[in-house]
Amino acid sequence: MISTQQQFHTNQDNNFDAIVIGAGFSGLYMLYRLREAGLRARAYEASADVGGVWYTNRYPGARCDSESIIYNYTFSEELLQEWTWTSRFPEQAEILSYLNFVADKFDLRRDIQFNTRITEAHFDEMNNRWMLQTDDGTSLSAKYFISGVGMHSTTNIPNFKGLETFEGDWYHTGQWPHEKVDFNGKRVGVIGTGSSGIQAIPVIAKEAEHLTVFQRTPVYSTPARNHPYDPEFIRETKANYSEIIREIRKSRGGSILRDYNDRSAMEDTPEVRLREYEKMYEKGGLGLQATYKDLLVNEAANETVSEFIRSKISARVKDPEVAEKLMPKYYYAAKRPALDTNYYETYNRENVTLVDVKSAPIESITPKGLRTTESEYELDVLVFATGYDSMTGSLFKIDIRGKGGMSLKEKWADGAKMRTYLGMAVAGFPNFFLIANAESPAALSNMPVVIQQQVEWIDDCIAYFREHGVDTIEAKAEAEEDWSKHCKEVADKTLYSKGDSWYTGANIEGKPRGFLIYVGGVAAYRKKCDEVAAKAYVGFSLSSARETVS
Ligand code: N01
Repeated sequence: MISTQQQFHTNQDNNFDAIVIGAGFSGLYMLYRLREAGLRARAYEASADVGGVWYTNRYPGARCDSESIIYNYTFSEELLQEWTWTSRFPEQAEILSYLNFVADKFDLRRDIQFNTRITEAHFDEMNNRWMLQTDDGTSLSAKYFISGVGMHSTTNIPNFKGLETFEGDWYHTGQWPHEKVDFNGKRVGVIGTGSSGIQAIPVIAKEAEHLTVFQRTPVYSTPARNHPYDPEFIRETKANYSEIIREIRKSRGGSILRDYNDRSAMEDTPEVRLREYEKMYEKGGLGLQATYKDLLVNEAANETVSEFIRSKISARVKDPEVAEKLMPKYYYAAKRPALDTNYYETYNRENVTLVDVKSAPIESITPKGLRTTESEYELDVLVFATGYDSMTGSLFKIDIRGKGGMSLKEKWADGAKMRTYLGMAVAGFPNFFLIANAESPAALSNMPVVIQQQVEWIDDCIAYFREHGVDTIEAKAEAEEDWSKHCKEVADKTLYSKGDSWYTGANIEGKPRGFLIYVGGVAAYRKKCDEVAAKAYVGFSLSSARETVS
């Protein structure tokens, strides 16, 4: 284990106050805040430019499910006024343009090193510094080490036998080429029907000669109802951002547009319920899950909305057998629901076939296509919409070691025993912070809201301790234990943790299971984080160069 400054041979230029990983929503803002605070900070990004997942997720149909006007930073009134979104749900290219606009406006690129991965980060206890290595062999050091690696940045390509023998082209939605992929005249196979597959399938179907969709688990999808923004709506929005920001912060999901009402689904008659669901369904977006307050906590209430969506699938798909295959049977929203544009209608096309690979699993990829236990399918192009090793995947690619050489990967080896303090700090890993990762509400919310709050909290925390001459700050094991227990207790009262998906790690073969999302909501989370800050960062132990204070 490398633990001393001598072994790293860092040169002075590579010694920073703070190193940030990633140049997506998290990394860009963290870098901006640290720089504004006067720290010598640098971000390292594996891609060739800014954007994070929006740089790599260029698959056909890629859009965000959060509404544009709130899928942005809110820290700068000037930025809010200068940027104008064009449609209700922003497409990938527009979000990427936005992040480029931010990087240019705040001149962030001069402190970002692109095309560079951090491969290891070890805490040097002698010097209270993080010692890092990049994939080009450069050694770096920093007082603070902050991860903005992203929740969904490590792609999951299932270990199918024979992929290397496939004679056609294959792609993963999360690592899509920059040039257009031409599906014209091609027999295309898509594996996976999560949010990515649901968006890509209708677009690919329009171009391909034939599209075969290999579905293991159907997803609950409802219409996005995307539309261009009306200039008057934009004008009003820009005039009211301070109110919008207040609303977002008070909300559960970081959104003004889908807050939870306070009635139980079981209080209404079936007729009234139907009317309520229809209303939300017509509005589009993810608001359907907010129709009643107990849809995610009460099994019977959940069944009413699940059945409503199944009835919509039945109405949208002409062939009843195909419709039946597309109907999910698990709790609605226990797995991330999707928003679509003509997803179900795509199965009414002559050139689209749905294959259920739950009942007849994929056996292998062959030179000419794909074989299930029942049939063989000839394909020219294969698209993996098979998701991500979410949350921990990208962190575990880095050899992160805290005090005593403790490895983060080993500490978190058992998903059920994974612990953080407030989703931002880890006991045994001083001066190390996480953004938008485990045990925060990020996964279930409009991400930029949580990202911005966490970045500001981390920045304030660093500033506070610098002012007080504190050298290291480290989550206490008991604070971590309490936070994790709280996360679990809140989750156990809901249906969120009762599904099999990336929410629980179930999507990755062999990944330890554990439900790692704080489901208490954005407002409750902010309140808790603010309380900790107001109590002089209770739950952290601090040390100056000479002493340790608990
Ligand atoms: O990935 P997923 P995603 N054999 O994990 C299937 C965000 N996001 O990229 O469910 C056969 O949801 C898997 O089947 P199963 C968002 O948070 C947002 O679509 O495991 N199939 C599933 O159908 C989202 O939740 C947006 O049985 C296999 C699919 O692949 C998250 O990213 C857009 C398989 C993976 O679905 C991930 O979404 C895109 C196998 N061996 C992404 N392995 C928007 O905001 C996996 N599958 C719009």
